[in-house]
Parts: sequence; structure tokens; C-alpha cells
Amino acid sequence: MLIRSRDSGFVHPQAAEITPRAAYEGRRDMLRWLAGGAAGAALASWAGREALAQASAVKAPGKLAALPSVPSKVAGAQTMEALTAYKDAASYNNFYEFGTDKSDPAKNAHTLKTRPWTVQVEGLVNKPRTFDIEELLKLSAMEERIYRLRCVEGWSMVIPWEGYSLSELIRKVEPQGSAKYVEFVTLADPKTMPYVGSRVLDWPYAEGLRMDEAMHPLTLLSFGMYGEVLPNQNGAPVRLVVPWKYGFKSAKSIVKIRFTEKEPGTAWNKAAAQEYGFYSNVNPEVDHPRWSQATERRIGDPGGLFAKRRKTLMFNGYEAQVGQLYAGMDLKKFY
Ligand SMILES: Nc1nc2c(c(=O)[nH]1)N[C@H]1C(S)=C(S)[C@@H](COP(=O)(O)O)O[C@H]1N2
Ligand SMILES: [Mo]
Repeated sequence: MLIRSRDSGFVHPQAAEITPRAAYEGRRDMLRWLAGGAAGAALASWAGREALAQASAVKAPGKLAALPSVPSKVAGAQTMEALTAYKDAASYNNFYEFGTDKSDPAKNAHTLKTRPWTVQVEGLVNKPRTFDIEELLKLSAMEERIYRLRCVEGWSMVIPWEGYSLSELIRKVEPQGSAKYVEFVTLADPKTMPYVGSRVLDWPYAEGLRMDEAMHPLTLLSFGMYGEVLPNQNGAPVRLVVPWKYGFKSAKSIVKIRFTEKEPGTAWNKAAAQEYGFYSNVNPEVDHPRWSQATERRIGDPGGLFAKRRKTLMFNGYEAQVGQLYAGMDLKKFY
């Protein structure tokens, strides 16, 4: 991602994020980049994260009575692809409330208090309501969905998530006809989240979906991964997983869901509107202004930072399921 400079509001890339791009954009760029000195920082960051993953600092938080799940029958919710190792999924994270380095969330998110926890549902609904997390866990039967998650930075993972379709919750609160969008607001607690208060993003981190996207069966409200409760760094106790969109649409540690008539602002769009749009569908044909989105590096592939890159698929491989949501839309304009 990118960092906003403290005083000017000017946006510039962070060394660690440039690494994978430099690695695939060709040897010449790579050499220029090595000469530029960013390599040391990026490699040190990578090595530190690898050490963290190996050190079994990454322990699964354990099972929860409400969590047992069955494989999902929703179309597209299974895959033959190899799963990403748990240690990688739980130590290579973006959760800027706990720091901007990939290893920061695993190191710092132990301070997050996931109980008591409530999710307030408000806005254009007939039955606004605050759900306690224990209620939410039992609202519908848990399923396991194996989804690819692709970050806009160009890396991807394959993760088994536990949860149920967000549509189950939406139906319970009865949205009004005027509700066109759903906004997701996440926790911003400066006492437990060391980077809330920093100028990296506007807090709280918020995301949004159009109503039909939110109602799509693939849109998952998730409480666990790999059969276990979500680790804090992955967005405990409840997060969104929207598999056909770039990872940043999958908001972590949600505290509020609001139904609106107007398109809500989103954290990355506010930080850099020219780079991050509202839709943020995975699309290999629409480049990020500063790098291509045509390929990705699958975390865990041999070679680490220099692993052979895979082709990114339209809508992250979920085109058959979600393509019709965008029929007739200019996806270069609505990026
Ligand atoms: N609250 C919050 N949610 C967030 C983020 C964040 O910084 N804060 N980062 C997003 C980004 S950029 C990605 S790629 C995914 C990463 O999810 P993972 O760490 O479980 O792989 O979380 C998304 N959700
Ligand atoms: Mo991301």
C-alpha cells in the first residue's frame, strides 16, 4: 500500500511494498532497485516475517463451540488449489491499525480485546439492531469456504474461512428500498491499536459494497479460518471476506454495518482516490496507476520474494459467479 507523508498529505510508496513489483517487472528494474538501496529494508522485513512464521509464535487461538462448519455448497466456494500454510496466513498480514509491516499484526494484535464485542446494524433498515458477537456466531450455520484472497499489492493466498453469507444477516434487519449500499466500519481503539492515531489512514478503517454485492452468496461474514477462531491479526472476532475484490475490501474487526442510499467513502479511496476506487474488483486488465495487476505472487510458492508469478484471473477467478453484477459497466472507469 502506500503511506501518506505526515505534513504534506503527499502520497508515496513504502519500500517494503515495492519489492514484489520490482521482482517481476524485470531484471533491469530489479538491479536499479537493488542499487537504490530499498532492497535491504525489504529483504530484512521479509526475513523477519519468515522468522516469525517459523518460530511458531503463530499459534491458532483454538476452537469455539459455535464454530464447527461443513463444506459450503455455494458455487465457487471450493477449490482444488493448495491451501496456504496456516503460519503464513497468520503472519503475513495487512492490518494497519497494528502497523504497516506485514509482520506487525502478528506481533502486535494480541492487545485487541475481542470480548465483549458488538456489531451495530443501522441506517436504512426496518429492524436496526445491535448484535452481540455470541448472537452473531449463532445467527446461521457456519460453513467452510476456500477462497483466494488477492491483495492489490500483488500477492495472494488460499485460505479456508469459517462463516456464513452476509446475506443471512442482511435479511434479518430488513433493508428498506432506498438502501443501495452497505458500509462496514471497523474498530478504532487507540488504547489497543497502536497505529490508530497515526496519519497513515483516516480511522476508523471503513469499507463498502453495493447492495447486490453485499447480498451475493459468496460475500462471507467470517469468524474463523482453518477450523479455528480467527487470530486477532486476521480480523477477530468478525470480518468480511469478499473473494472477487482486492484484499482491502475485506474489512477486519467490524463494529458497525450501515445501510445507506449514497456510496460510502472507503479508507483507501480517501487516502488515494486516483489509486483505489470504490469497486476494487480484481482485474488483471486494469493496472494500478503505479504497477500492473496482471500477475501475482502466491505466498508459500518456492522462491519467496522471487517466486515465479502466476497470472491473475478476472474477478480473482470468480467471474462465473459475479461477472453479471457488472454487466455493462466500464470497469476502467469503475475501478
Ligand atoms: N480493519 C482493517 N481491515 C483490513 C485491513 C486493515 O488495514 N484494517 N487491511 C486490508 C487488506 S489491504 C488486506 S490485503 C486484508 C488482509 O487480510 P489477511 O491479513 O487476513 O490476509 O485485510 C483487509 N482488511
Ligand atoms: Mo491488501
